[in-house]
Amino acid sequence: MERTFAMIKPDGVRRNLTAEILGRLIRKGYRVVGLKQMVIPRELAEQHYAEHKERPFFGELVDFITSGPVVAIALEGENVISGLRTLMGATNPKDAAPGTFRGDYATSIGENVIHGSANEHDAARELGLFFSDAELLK
Ligand code: DAT
Repeated sequence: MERTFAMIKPDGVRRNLTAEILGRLIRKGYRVVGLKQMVIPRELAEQHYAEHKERPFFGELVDFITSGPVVAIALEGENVISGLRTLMGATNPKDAAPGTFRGDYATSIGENVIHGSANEHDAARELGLFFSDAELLK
């Protein structure tokens, strides 16, 4: 059993995709073990995306992710880390398969509806950034 960090980005919340995305994740069989809607403080956004600090789009990325409420989700299930990435689709919506969240809903490479941890190391790091132990189901 694995845990991962998913986040409905501000464009997803703004476009009323929260119920659709949560519904699909739950129907897939994943268990929501932590859930909160929040506006991400700038410092947390910079920590979350620290690996992109030197990239030219970093400022834009932090501006976007702090531009409105997000839904932070701790998700549990068998192979959920790669399973969530499959459901998300490719980063660039031009490459994202139909039926994936990004293939169906993303409007640009920056505004791509959903985040999901890339691997086990990032999942643990990101769950720790967004949730305290007390906020997660056992
Ligand atoms: P993913 O979100 O698929 O894990 P990533 O970790 O490479 O992709 O990048 C994180 C986010 O940064 C991505 O969801 C959108 C933004 N991003 C990535 N590449 C970009 C680019 N070339 N221009 C603008 N934003 C970009």
